[in-house]
Amino acid sequence: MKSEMKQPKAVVVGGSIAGVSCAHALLSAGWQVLVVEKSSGPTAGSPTGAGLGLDPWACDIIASWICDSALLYKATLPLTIDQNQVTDIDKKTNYTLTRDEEFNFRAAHWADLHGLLHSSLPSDIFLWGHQFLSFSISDDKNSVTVKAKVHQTGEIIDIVGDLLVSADGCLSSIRQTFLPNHKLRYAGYCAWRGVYDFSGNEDSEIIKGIRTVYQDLGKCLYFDLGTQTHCVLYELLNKRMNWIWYINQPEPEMNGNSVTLKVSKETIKNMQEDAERIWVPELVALMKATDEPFVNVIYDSEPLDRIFWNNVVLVGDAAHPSTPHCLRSTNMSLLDAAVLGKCLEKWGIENLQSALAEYQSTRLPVVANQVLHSRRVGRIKQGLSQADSQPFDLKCATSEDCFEIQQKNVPFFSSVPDILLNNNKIA
Ligand SMILES: Cc1cc2nc3c(=O)[nH]c(=O)nc-3n(C[C@H](O)[C@H](O)[C@H](O)COP(=O)(O)OP(=O)(O)OC[C@H]3O[C@@H](n4cnc5c(N)ncnc54)[C@H](O)[C@@H]3O)c2cc1C
Ligand SMILES: *[C@@H]1O[C@H](CO)[C@@H](O)[C@H](O)[C@H]1NC(C)=O
Ligand SMILES: CC(=O)N[C@H]1CO[C@H](CO)[C@@H](O)[C@@H]1O
Repeated sequence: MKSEMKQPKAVVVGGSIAGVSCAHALLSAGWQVLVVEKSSGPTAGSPTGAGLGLDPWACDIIASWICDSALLYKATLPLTIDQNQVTDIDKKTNYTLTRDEEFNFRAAHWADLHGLLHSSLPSDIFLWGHQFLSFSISDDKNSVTVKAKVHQTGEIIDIVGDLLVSADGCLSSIRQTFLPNHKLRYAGYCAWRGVYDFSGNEDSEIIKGIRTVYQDLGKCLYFDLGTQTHCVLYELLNKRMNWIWYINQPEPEMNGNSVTLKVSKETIKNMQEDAERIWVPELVALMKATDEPFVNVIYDSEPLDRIFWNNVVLVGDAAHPSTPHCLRSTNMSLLDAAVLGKCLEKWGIENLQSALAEYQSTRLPVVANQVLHSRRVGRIKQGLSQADSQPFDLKCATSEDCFEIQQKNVPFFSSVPDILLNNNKIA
């Protein structure tokens, strides 16, 4: 940045993973940053937070941002095996479809990852308890004014910046202002999920049981496929088991503010009874023992044609709502932030349009591919039909079917954007 220029300023709406990642990337690029987040504080950030998978490149980016990179490795567990298996509860058998022992991910809890990223940022850049309401672009198109409501006082304030970063999640109201007709697409299924905390109960029957039937817990990402349903299971650091069970069903009625459903005791009981008909008793016992399981309604959307308009740019789930099957969302959010930061640094505020154009052309092809691939993998695993083929029948799965469902075969799985390489070392 040229010293005679004033420091450019970004207003980031949303203080979840994408928002805090942008704060890191933009501060590193020499920008001033203000994060506007409606939740009252960091831990309240996402009530839906659970397990996340981080790929090696995402880990490197995080390590380059936080003060003590060893903390990342202390806060996550390795996931070195990606396994797809089939459970046939009627025949009481199971078999392995694919097993990749060179998987190189790490498992994190949402709150741990968020805490790690958030705690190494200056606290005065955060406006917690501030709800974004609207924005307007100045007549000369050089600045943007954001209106936000302060929850505690009810006051409405104006915040002015050079760039507005929309990190407000898959229901983004900023995206909505540019694309009023853009709709999320219901995937056809919802996910029950939960994290079972077994600290102090390491030797309980439940834990001994689950470790007997899923022997590689602690290093394996298990996908267990039933008939037109599947379940994901892996261990998190600090004695926690993360599980997700996808169920085909009509779209539930939603209020438009959230993709999680409040569930009654009755619904939880029904879910537990259904589980008995599909999963092994040891997994059912784990589900039953989990406090406060919740339901995520699964959405994605058709890839967008553009992710910036003038001086407003989308990142994270706002830019590419995705189904979770390929564990890409967090990776995509981190990469969005890192690439955006590098583009801003490379082009400078005087060439903001070129910077945003390079960000868009680097990210759009990758995220569009990954969103569509994840959609396809979800439909395969849920036994739903594809536009171009029959539903996947596990009993006569070909090696081609099994190719697609492996994490390592996600498009762009191991390609790193040029702008993050060479002279643009991230660390
Ligand atoms: C079942 C399931 C499993 C998943 N598993 C994984 C996984 O294994 N790996 C993975 O990488 N990802 C996973 N994800 C996705 C991941 O949780 C997030 O989607 C991802 O981290 C991207 O987050 P984000 O910051 O873009 O959006 P969000 O986390 O949705 O954050 C948006 C933020 O914006 C704030 N906000 C919204 N509107 C306003 C407003 N008007 N004013 C102020 N603030 C506002 C919200 O409060 C929120 O904090 C999974 C998702 C689901 C549903
Ligand atoms: C799978 O089969 C093996 C071998 O029969 C058995 O030991 C294991 O408990 C089974 N696991 C599950 C999840 O069904
Ligand atoms: C979409 C995306 O950014 N994917 C990246 C996730 O991380 C891998 C490296 O592990 C990159 O190669 C991908 O480009």
